[in-house]
Amino acid sequence: MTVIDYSLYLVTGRNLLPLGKDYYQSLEESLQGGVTLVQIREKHADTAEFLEIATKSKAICDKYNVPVLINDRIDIALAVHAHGVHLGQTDMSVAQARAMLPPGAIIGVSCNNEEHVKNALRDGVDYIGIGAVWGTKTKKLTNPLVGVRGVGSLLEVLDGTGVKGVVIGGIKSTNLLRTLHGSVSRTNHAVDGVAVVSDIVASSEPRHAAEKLSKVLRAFKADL
Ligand code: TZP
Ligand code: MG
Repeated sequence: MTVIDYSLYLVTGRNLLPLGKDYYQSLEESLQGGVTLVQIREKHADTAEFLEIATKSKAICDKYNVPVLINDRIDIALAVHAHGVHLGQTDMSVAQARAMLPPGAIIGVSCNNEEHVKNALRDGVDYIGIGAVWGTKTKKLTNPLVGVRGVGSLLEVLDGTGVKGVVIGGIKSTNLLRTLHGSVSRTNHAVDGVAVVSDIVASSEPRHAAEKLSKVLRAFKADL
């Protein structure tokens, strides 16, 4: 079974690529920069296109031994032998996804508040994505921002469960250290990783962008 390293979690966003930058090239460079987990997120592609993108992306991630999760689409995850899926609050239920996916598949759910987290724990998820922590232009938000203190209180709900927590939303190398420190719970529970779209994908040098984030993550871990 694959052990998942959630620390630098890239969520793809093809619409944010700099002009002329190839998506697959960008993905590969971000892996070279230290991305540890990839979620293929395609909000506008049709099924055939999503399948092609997921197949090619998975082949690239395989070269770096980096696991791949698929946003929302269980069928695509199955077709490309992805490691699992990431589900939103209005996607298929965790139970339905679990029933369709192979044993050991990773299932993550987006959570914005305590009710979401409690439901996710009851449903037996592997990890939760907590957000949006900061403002972001990448996704139209329908829930309030969580903020770093909010992240800390949601992490407390995970205490003792073994379920992992990652943060998402507006995370950049410039605010990463304060995001990590600020979100540590009163029970000393720190996030297991950070999920990033634009800070990596919108960069003309995604390798460098990922390296900068990895460096901050390492500094934070050394400090714990
Ligand atoms: N879910 C909550 S915020 C977000 C998603 C998919 C987008 C995060 O993108 P960015 O560019 O890292 O702010
Ligand atoms: Mg969704």
